[in-house]
Amino acid sequence: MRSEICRSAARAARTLLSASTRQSSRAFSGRAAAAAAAVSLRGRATSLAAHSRVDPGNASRSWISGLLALPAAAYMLTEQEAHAAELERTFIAIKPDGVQRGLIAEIISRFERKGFKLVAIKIVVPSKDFAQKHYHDLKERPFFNGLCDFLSSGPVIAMVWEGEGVIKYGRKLIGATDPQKSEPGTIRGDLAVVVGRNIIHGSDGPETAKDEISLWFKPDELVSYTSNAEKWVYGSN
Ligand code: DAT
Ligand code: MG
Repeated sequence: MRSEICRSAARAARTLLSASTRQSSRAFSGRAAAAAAAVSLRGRATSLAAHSRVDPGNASRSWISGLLALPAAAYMLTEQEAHAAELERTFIAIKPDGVQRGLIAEIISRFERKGFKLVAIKIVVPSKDFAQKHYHDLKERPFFNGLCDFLSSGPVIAMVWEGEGVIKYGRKLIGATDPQKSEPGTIRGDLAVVVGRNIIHGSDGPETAKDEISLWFKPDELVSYTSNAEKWVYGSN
């Protein structure tokens, strides 16, 4: 019953918000309003629960006064959505050695357990030409040809992960390029031995991430969604 009320409250909040933004009548900043809404809604929820046990008449009055808090609640919802939209994305690939060694689940779970969100995934065998595009910045290096042969030698798991700081921290989870120099606890440190078979790729900066995501994925292969865990992964006190 109460979850039904909450759902209709959220729907009403969205309607109110779109009406108020159309009229450009925002009186508070989103953050201030969200904070106000949090305090206000906490109070309303308590009083609604208390009254509905003893006096249904009062409960309906509380319900009406609860409605007064809805415009602020609407800001809270959109703040969350805006936060999700701001989160950065990185391109991560499990190379043919990682796939053949049965490390797909192990690698995915390290990103997932950290709190990052998977927004795209597929298994592909890249062509040599595609591998050369992916590693274009290394074309002058002596290992370039062998590297591209290897990447195109078998199935690769291509992924996009999303989260605050995911580009830089994804690289930390992965570890140093040469597994001999990767710290224990990192993916390469724990699961690989030599640089030529270091099992995973991760974008090294915002520009590379953008380029690599658009090389490997069409825009409609990226799925934007709010994960259940998000409200527990993000927050400040
Ligand atoms: P990273 O994969 O850590 O971003 P990179 O971009 O410098 O490292 O190189 C891409 C890949 O090329 C790397 O994962 C493994 C291979 N590689 C790099 N240095 C190498 C070397 N000295 N000998 C052989 N392969 C190398
Ligand atoms: Mg690199």
